[in-house]
Amino acid sequence: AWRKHSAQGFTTKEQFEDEAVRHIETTLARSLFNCDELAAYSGTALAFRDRLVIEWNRTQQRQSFADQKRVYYLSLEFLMGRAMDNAMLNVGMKDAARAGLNELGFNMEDVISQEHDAALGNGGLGRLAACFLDSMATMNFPAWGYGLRYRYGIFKQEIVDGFQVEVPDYWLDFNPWEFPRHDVTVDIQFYGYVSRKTDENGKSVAVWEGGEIVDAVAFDVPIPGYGTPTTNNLRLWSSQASKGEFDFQKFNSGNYEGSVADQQRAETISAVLYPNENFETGKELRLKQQYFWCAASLFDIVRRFKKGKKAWSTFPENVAIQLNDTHPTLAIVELQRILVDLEGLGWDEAWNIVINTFGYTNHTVMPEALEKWSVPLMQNLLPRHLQIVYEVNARFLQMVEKKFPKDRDLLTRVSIIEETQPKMVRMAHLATIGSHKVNGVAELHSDLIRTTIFKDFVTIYGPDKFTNVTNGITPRRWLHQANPRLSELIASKLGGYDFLTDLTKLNKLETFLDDKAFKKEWQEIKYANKVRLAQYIQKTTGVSVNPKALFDIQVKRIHEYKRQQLNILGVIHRYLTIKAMSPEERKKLAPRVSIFGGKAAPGYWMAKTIIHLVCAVGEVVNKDKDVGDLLKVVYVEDYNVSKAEILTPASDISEHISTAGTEASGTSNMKFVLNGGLVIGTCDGANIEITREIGDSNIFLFGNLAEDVEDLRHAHHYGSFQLDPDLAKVFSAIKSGTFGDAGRFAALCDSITDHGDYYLVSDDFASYIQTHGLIDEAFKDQDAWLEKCITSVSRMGFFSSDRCIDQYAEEIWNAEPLPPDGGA
Ligand code: 26V
Repeated sequence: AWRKHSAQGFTTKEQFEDEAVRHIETTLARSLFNCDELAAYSGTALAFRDRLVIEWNRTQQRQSFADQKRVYYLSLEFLMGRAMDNAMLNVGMKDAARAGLNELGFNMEDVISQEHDAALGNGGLGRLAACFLDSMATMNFPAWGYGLRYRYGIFKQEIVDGFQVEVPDYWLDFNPWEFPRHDVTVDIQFYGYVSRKTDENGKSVAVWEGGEIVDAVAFDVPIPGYGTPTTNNLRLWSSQASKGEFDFQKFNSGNYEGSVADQQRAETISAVLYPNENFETGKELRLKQQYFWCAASLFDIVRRFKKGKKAWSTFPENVAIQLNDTHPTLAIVELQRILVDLEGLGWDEAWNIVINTFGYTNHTVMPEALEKWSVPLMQNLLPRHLQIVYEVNARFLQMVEKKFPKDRDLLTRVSIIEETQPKMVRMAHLATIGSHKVNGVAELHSDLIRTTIFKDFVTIYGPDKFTNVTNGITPRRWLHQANPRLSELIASKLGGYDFLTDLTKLNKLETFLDDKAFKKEWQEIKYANKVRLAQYIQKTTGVSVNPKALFDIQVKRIHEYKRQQLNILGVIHRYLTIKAMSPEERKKLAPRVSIFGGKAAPGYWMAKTIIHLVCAVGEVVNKDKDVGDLLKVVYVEDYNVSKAEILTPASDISEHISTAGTEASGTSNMKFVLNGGLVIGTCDGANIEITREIGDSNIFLFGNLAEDVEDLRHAHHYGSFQLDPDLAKVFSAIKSGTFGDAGRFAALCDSITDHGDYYLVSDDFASYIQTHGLIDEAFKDQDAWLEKCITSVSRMGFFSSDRCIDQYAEEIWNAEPLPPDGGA
């Protein structure tokens, strides 16, 4: 019904061609005679953008007029991937565009793949933010994302001679999906000093003076919802030298070089995404990024609130701010500063507003990932904020002391300040104290944070402040876009595409388990997706893989806790087993392709060693005539969102094998199952809830449980460490040089045999190998396998990010959707 309101832009193939050509010739000033695929992409993108922008403006107007609570999602990462296919899906008219492009001599898929991924994120946390934006727009929530406009996103990964090489990702050359708003600029202050002055009422107020000013310039990205005209906004801040008086002084005094240097220093703030995941380094530039982005976003949010001329006490009824991990925790301090120092509210009144405004999502329990900032660093960069942190802490500790008198250990444990040398500000404590809700991202993870890192806070605040919202994924991108044929087949059975906005509708698929034609088509689609991946692998790595083989995929950031090393050691075990088999025995084995992909943080040496081992094993195995098709090992270079769209629909099995208790949730596990693949996994993160939903006969679980991990680690150190005998054989193969220079892998082997095997690779090895044996057996019965896949897909409704957003809105934000035309 809404489309009648959006008659702007093209509605036919001919009009699309006119529009695209007009953009190519005028907006881009290019001749049609040498129009390449990139120009075709640009013209198509601009034609669709026109349609998008109209609804975007309408949505923003509607949201301004409606007197309704707004939601702000603060995230340092938004891993959006490509925008055009998503825009076509949501705006409609993809078929007209496809036909139009064909007439112009282009193929839609090739044109789509011209677009550079927007890769402003590391992994799960950034992709979750992108899925949430999609769901919030689709469900008509008045919601904005706030982030940083990095000039360089996550680095591009090249594999050179089996080693990772990082190449900068400069992605802004041509980006039709962002709109610079040079009129929306905020002055951001750093350094300086704090003095106290008396205001006109005789009240003492803190004044932050001196230091330097950097400008934050807004760049807006439209976020279209699916099946609704609602088009929300993602506002990304870019840093620029201040246009104010500060650097003009230098400029006018003839210090031209100094003024240019200032400019470059300012631009450095939003220059590059930090490529670590789960590892905190404490760099000043990172803290600068965090404050720059929090201060600009808060200024913007407060300015919007003030337009409504409402009492400050109503702020939390009008604004909900969700903190994606502790990275935006300074927003809590900044709001308190604005309310107390700039708006003149009393401390308690202001703090009440702050607490009721913020919610904090925790994404990891790994100690090395918990953010801490040194007090001297913060003192220098943000002197007033440090004062506020101390004041917040003093009042909090007073409250605790009153409730639990004379428990000094408790005070030490929960204090925002860690009494080390130098003192450190614990951001997770600050975020917890400054929010009204704290949530984990899967049931096990939420249980773990309640009993480990936030145990004392549960004692202090009671259990209700801590809750769980299990992660989800958007079915628009991760089913319909990534796997259009499967989506179409499902739609043909369910009588339409309603499942894309109510994923629980998938459960009707189970009634078709006896439908032979349906099952055959399902199988054909999986095969076609595997053929496509096989072609991609052939083209990019030169390795030929048999699409009939079992495709076993592990793609995610490389980290010891995610245990790609367990996977590759298992692959070596398989290789040795095949080598030891007779030709007759080999005939009985199901062929396998082990596919790896993912980036290692540039400074994470062990992760890079794991990548090298995978590549080295591939070099040997893929050439071994004894092995042939029975085993291939492939490393897919530069894993990112658009590659995930090719990989996810092509798996038979995917690996989610983190040491129990370490993976907060995982979201790729959901993507693979939703695309008709099965999972081998540990009892960790969302694997547990996936099992609960799809049934334990449809997943291959193995390994030790989270509750036993601590004891096992303890035993490694104080008992006798027994290396698994099969793993010992694998190590001797590595050490004898089967995969090249053994010295390169010594540290990896030693971390298991000599340094405590922290991630329990040896403890879980036998169970892992045995479970892969079960997978081999199960794959032989293709009919039963298919039934498992279809049953699993039908039960995945729970893992839609729409369900997450519903839950956040209900339990944390207290926010309502704003449907266009009052829901008509
Ligand atoms: C932490 C840090 C620490 C400082 C350096 C830069 C940096 C960048 C990102 C992070 C966040 C790490 C936490 C994270 O990504 N967690 C993942 O969140 C996913 C979404 O909730 C979840 O599915 C994954 O299990 C979890 O690892």
